[in-house]
Amino acid sequence: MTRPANRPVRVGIVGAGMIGQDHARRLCTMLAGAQVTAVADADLGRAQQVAGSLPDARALPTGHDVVASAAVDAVLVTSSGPTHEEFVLAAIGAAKPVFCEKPLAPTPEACLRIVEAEMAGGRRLVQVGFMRRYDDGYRAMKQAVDDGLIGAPLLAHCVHRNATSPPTFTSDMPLTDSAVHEMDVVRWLLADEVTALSVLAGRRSGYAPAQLRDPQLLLMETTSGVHVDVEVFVNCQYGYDVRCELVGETGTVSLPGPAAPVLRSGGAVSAPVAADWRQRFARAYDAELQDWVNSVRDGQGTGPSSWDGYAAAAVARAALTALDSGQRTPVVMKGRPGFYG
Ligand code: ISE
Repeated sequence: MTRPANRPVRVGIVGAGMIGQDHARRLCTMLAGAQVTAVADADLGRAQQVAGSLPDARALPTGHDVVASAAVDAVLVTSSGPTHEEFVLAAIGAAKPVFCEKPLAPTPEACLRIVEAEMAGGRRLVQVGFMRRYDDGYRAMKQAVDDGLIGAPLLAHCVHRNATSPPTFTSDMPLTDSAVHEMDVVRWLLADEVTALSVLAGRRSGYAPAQLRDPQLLLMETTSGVHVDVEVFVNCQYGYDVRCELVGETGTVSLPGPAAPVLRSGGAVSAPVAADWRQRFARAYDAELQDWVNSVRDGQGTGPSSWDGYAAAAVARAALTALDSGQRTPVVMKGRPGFYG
């Protein structure tokens, strides 16, 4: 069914937790060309509350009702990670574009089922929420690399710190929930694949929950031989801090911090640190969702694809093995189909 050209994209949201509510607010108040018409959540009361706070939305009993609704052109999946696959597959089955928060699905096998369903349908319908690709700083870094300003990339140094982790965080989650962003953004920055990685977990911070090995150090290796180190530390206490530097044959390029005032007062120089990723990447979240809405309007899937979701899951799988075994672990990944460029 074709959508009338002048009508806003009618979005149905599956999962009305923190990020679902954030995206709903964005779509309704900050972005152009979309309206939220349906909301579902495992907690119907929460879906009703969120739908009631939006101008044109109503709550539906399940995510499948949202996907099937005649009032929904495109689906935003922000439910819990293990439920992503069923809703993304349902949206593909209904030939509706779908934006899915990361992870696309918890395992590479589940991601591949999505990839295969999308390819069988013959057109790109899935965008994955790797929002860092829309951050101005990362974009400027990529431009510098693509323009040859640092020569051939040789090394990358990354830092990913959260002030605190949820008390339920376990030792796999700094890899699958946090460093998965570096696993994606490094592939994108370097246009290269991660082929192997090692993970070290040393002295544990006393501020980390007892079951969590925090911090962890990753060393990723790419097809062209670039070495990427990543510190992931999810209880650093002082704030949310993401850094990245690429080292090339003739220069380096670093991720700028977000613009913030530098205060000189009382004999000290200080600048604020973001509290969390929603604050740090607010503009990137806006840009990724606007890009998705535009791509739905234009009938042309863009942005991080289900293949990127699969690749990140394959790297994360190897990272988990590397953490458990203490051994350098190869990434097992299929070859990229031509469908994904
Ligand atoms: C969180 O789930 C996110 O996706 C953030 O972007 C990431 O920086 C953070 O470490 C994760 O816990």
